[in-house]
Amino acid sequence: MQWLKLKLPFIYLICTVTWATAWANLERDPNGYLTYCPCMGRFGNQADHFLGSLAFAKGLNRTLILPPWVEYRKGEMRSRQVPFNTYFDVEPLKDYHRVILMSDFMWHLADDVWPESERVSFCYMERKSLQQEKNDPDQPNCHAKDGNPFGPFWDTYNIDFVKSEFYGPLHFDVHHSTMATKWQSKYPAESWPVLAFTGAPASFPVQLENRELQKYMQWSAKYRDAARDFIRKVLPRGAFVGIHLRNGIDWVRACEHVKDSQHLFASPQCLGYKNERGALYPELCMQTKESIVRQLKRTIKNVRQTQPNNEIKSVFVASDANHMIGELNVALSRMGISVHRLPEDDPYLDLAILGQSNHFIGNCISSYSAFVKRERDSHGFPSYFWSFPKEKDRQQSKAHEEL
Ligand code: GFB
Repeated sequence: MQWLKLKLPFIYLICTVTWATAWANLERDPNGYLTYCPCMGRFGNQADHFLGSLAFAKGLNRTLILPPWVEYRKGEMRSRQVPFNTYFDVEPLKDYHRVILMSDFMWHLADDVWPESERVSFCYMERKSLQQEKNDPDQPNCHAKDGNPFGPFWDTYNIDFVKSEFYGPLHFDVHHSTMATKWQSKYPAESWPVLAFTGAPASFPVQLENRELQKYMQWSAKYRDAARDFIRKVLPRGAFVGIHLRNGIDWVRACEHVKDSQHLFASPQCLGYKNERGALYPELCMQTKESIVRQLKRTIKNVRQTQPNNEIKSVFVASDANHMIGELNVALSRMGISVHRLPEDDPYLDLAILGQSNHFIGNCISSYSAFVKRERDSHGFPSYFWSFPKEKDRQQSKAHEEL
């Protein structure tokens, strides 16, 4: 009896660990794992990268470790890591491929699958450290934890790397070549159970073939419910147009690059990946207030004519800076339309509401808008872009139709 008393806490611990592991269904994947830091850009960029990384993990037949979202708060030196499932459900992703939350992997499997002494960081080629003294010409390194968000990201899970691996000239397009086989033969799962990438193993903007994976990204109950409540309780009954106004100072600066580029950020979503629907032009990036009001009124009138039974009653504005609530209310009040925004800034709730609007007008260049467009495409909901097609082209095609 005494023996049992002494052993009881130990037995309890074993049972708890076994139960927790079984509960989470966490068996080791013999095909290996893939992890990466979403170290480039904010949400829109990270979401593009996520879809590519998901396709890449499937191509390599490795379980994708779902990284937390990396967020930046004003005045904070270090990024914040927000668990993947704060915003999106894990289960729907499993309809496409095997995935595991990073915390689950680190808590339940890492000791066995990825011991501390075997943690190697992958980068295409040497990545120089900002601290000169760390750069050793005889020992090139990924410096995977150098700078923000690189350090804070891996620190969140107490991950340090003992070595670097340069994978060039391999790349991530598993759709157009035998690239997946090349990765598998160079890095078999038995000797490389975890491939840990310094940045996302994916392109930006998202590769055309991977856009449709958006359908597996489904909002968590918290965001689904919050979006539904806002639409039901705050917006008037009836259809609404969701609009994205990207107009902060960072955007004004980014738009200066339009003049020397074929593409900028998410622009392939309207111009086509090979510019088959036209070249880049400034108004696609930044619109005047007058043109926004004009296009919004035109859209509302069109819907009134084409869908008289589902009349638009309101406009929901999402913006990183100027929501133009005053101007829009003045411009649209004669049409009996009210204009709304969230009482407090919430980029994720803005996205979830835009995804549910009856009509959506977004910014073609913005990857934040691109997220909404992809989600709506997956539901068959209509979307349009500011100043697209180009005013002149639009008039020409209208004249053509009238002929
Ligand atoms: O998401 P993101 O990469 O999209 O970065 P872009 C923009 C960020 O601004 C979002 C905030 O992640 C949000 O935090 N933001 C933008 C918004 N629009 C809204 C909105 O309607 N509501 C709220 N609440 N927040 C590009 C990047 O941003 O901006 C480039 O792709 C570069 O890397 C450039 O940084 C300047 O594609 O729009």
